[in-house]
Amino acid sequence: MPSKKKTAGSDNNKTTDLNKNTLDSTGEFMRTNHGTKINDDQNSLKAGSRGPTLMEDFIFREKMTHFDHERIPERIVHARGSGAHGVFRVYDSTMEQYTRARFLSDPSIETPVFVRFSTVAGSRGSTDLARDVRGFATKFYTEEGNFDLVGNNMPVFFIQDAIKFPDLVHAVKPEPDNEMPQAASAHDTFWDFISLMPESAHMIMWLMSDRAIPRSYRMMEGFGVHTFRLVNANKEATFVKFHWKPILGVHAVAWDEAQKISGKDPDFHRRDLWEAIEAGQFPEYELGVQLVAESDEHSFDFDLLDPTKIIPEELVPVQKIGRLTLNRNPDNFFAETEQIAFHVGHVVPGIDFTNDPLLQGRLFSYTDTQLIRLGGPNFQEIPINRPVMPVHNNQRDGYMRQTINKGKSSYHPNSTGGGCPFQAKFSEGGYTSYMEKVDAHKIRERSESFFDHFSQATLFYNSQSEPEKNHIVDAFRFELGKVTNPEIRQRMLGIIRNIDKNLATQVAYGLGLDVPVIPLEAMNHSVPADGDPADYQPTLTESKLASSRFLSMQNTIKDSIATRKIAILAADGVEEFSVAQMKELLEAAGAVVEVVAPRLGHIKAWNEQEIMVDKSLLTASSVFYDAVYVPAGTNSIAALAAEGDAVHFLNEAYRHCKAIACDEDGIELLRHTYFAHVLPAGDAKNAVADPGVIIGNKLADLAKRFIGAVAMHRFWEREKPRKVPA
Ligand code: HDD
Repeated sequence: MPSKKKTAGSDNNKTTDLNKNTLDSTGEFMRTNHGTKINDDQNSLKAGSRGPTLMEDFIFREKMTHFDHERIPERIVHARGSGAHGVFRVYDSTMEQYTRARFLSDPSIETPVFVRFSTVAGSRGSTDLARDVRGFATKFYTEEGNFDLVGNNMPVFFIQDAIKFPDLVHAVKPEPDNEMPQAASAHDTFWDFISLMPESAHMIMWLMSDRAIPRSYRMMEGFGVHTFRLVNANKEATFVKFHWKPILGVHAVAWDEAQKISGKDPDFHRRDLWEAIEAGQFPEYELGVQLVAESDEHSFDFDLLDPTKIIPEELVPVQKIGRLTLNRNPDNFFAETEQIAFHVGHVVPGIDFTNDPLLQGRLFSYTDTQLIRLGGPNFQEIPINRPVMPVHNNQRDGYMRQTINKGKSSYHPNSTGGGCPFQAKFSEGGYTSYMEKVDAHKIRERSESFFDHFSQATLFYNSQSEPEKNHIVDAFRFELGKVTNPEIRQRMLGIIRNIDKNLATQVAYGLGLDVPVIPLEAMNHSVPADGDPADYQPTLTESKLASSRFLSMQNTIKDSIATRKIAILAADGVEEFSVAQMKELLEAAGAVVEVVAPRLGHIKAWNEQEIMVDKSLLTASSVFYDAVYVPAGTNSIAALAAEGDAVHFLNEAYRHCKAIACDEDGIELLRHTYFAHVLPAGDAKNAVADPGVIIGNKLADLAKRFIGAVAMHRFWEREKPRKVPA
């Protein structure tokens, strides 16, 4: 494992280099922003020690003015985020036949990157565990310019045309009269909008699934969403969808757990990312591509330009072409994570756009938003936004200009500057837009090929495992249960019924409502339902695929416990060997292990050895861990059994379907929990009625079985199946 704080490859300390004079712990004197040494930073200048502060105190004024201007507007969406530096490298030169972007086809190139993960709806200070889409935005600092892959952890979007984006965001943000609720879609305006926008049916299935409550940023997929184009050296294009696949698999927490984490540690995902990188457990993802020949543009029963559709991986497999490693935390949150400016229009030769109307609108919005947020046209000169090569062009001046351009010539063509800078031909690497033929009428209309809003929503639902389906039912019941207007609930049930009748019945049962029947044809249309049947268009062909295994998190990678957090619950009198040995075995398998005890400091083992406590029951909570182990030691077990918080710790771990291991001594403690019914009766051995509760007295064997169980992530089958009257 690479050591702490080291980068995994070449020096990508781009921003640090640019700021080498700004480290504050160099033993230098404190100065004003204009360079004057400061003699007293504790007292403002006054007329006498008890007198008024003087206007002439330029040191006070400068400091206070700067402070008063410290905030910049937060992002209108994705305000809450966390970032990390890293590197990207392709595996081989396979992609050369599709793209002339060298960073995608030359395995000798290691490209520095900065990734910013985010939630969408909440403010900058909101909780990480909101039910929400996660942003997954990557800036590649390539030798041919910056390429931004501004994606999400869900492969589709709510709307098909960017002109609806302000409406969507207004609807999901806190309501305008009282600014409630924060970072939550469970309110009237969001579901009012969604219930009137059948095109969002597919996306809300993802949003109501566990994808919306990831275990970690390190354990979620990323998607470029739109179909883009790759263009090769012969100017031939291929359609492409970009994917990020996490090496650790795709995992989620339980909704009850998410809500508790939001209170106990709203920085849960931010902390998880930061701590993993500090510990040298670098998050890794593979870049995947789905490639479609231009000649196959119309071969699918959906439109490649429609951002509410996926290309099922059964139809076009994802080819993994390279690896992203996040290996360095930012030095300064504001300078890097807050000031980074992404834009889908930041492309390099070899990558081009399609006419997806959502993508086309985004191409305007991102620069526009940076102008207001970062205060002017020079935001690309902020260190985190600069490309790695020097920039030469005739753009000049503007707020906060950093570059000191020399010479007389700031125009082209010129002779005063020897004609510099020159334009680059295609063969010299100049960006040349793909020559797509467009021959059409100007028209405000949506293509009929965009009108099937339900087939893929149904495909998603059909692809889920039973527990995942149950979670979707619960999520709808929760979200619509928070809606106060009964008409909105009713309209939503109409939408859900067209996704799946049984899903609608179950959601309706939880809401105490009947399911209305609205013909599918009435919802597959181009404009929001305004009641005029003349607007409605017929549905396209139904999808032929019944289910896709790639859509279920049940089928994700479950072969490792690397970076999983495991609590050892102990008190005075614990058997020291049981703690030390288990810790060693779990850590050898890559887990992060913490001893949790009734109080901080040390606990005294039965053999008088002192064991350091990492967290007390007051500061730790079961929701911070993936699994829990109860070591041997009669006195420790008795002390924990008498401690309500310890029993609660285990109860919650069980309720959230986590692996629980315990020495045979520990059965006495487990008998105090609400899941005591799964334990063997009397002296019976190894007959626990739950595969996630592991009991034994041979430590090596116990650890092996425990590691296998933790790797499974969760035992969702523990949750009771829904019982709905027929
Ligand atoms: Fe967007 C931010 C992803 C549609 C307009 N968007 C933003 C970020 C991500 C996405 C990850 C945060 C970047 C960061 O960390 O700084 N957005 C998406 C995806 C979309 C999408 C995957 C659909 C496929 N977005 C979308 C549309 C529009 C915008 C249709 C407007 C027409 N998005 C913005 C924005 C933001 C933004 C307002 C806010 C802050 C920023 O850009 O820099 O311009």
